[in-house]
Amino acid sequence: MDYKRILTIQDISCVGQCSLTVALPVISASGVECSVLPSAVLSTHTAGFQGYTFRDLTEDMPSIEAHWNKENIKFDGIYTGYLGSTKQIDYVKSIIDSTLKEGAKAIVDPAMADGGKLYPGFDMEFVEAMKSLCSKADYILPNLTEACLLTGVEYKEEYDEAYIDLILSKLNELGCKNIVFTGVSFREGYTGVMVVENGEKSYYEHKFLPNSCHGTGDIYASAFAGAFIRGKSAFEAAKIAADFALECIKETAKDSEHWYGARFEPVLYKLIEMINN
Ligand code: PXL
Repeated sequence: MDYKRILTIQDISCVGQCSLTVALPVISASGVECSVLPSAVLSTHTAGFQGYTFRDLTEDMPSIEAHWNKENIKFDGIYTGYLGSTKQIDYVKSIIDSTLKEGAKAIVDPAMADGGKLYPGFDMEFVEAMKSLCSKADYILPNLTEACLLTGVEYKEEYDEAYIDLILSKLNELGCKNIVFTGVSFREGYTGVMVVENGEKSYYEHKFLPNSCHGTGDIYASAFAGAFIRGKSAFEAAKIAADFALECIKETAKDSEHWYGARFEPVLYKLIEMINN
């Protein structure tokens, strides 16, 4: 097996089953070495806990990058998630330029919003900077809210294929080459992922599970990044990530008290099986 190493840049939410506490195990289970660059350290994630701490690690990034450059450390893929500040986005772009191997892919999850709203702490200045990171990425993985913020299209809960096509063409104008658009639903009870790669559009539809829980976006993006860097096609990786996220949601539904994240650990073996099939 070809051994690959990915760098993921996102926060450590100490408690909350998201970001790095999801990306590390999920990427490792994909059979890919996972290096990390924490963007910030929070006591918990920001979706439901009150009074969380937040330490921004923006100013550590240039010296970490300088050290990696001195050691000639390079990566077979870079996957970015929740970032800690607007200024950090410039540092992340520089790290992509200096540490991504030639021909290797940058995958950007513009993790900043959901359900029609920005996450706490983010503003339109951050959205502007995120546009420039997305235009540099080889693959972006927005949800509908993020795609609307990136393109200026009004967020709607009910829509048709023409609405999705409009967003896709505006993302394309922004310079986004390949798009893995999550949570795209054209009929009740079903949702799916629209993948646009080299101008070709393909859609993977699956059942919508009503108990969809916090953190599944990070599970999805981590499984996509792991499967894709392991050598699956973008569509195959998008399908594996969706099937795995569904398994995690089903597992979480067994415990109605488990509100803050997805119980992915008991079903991690299923991801290993899917990737090795
Ligand atoms: O799952 C996205 C995410 C990541 N990190 C932090 C968050 C969230 C979503 O709310 O709060 C800190």
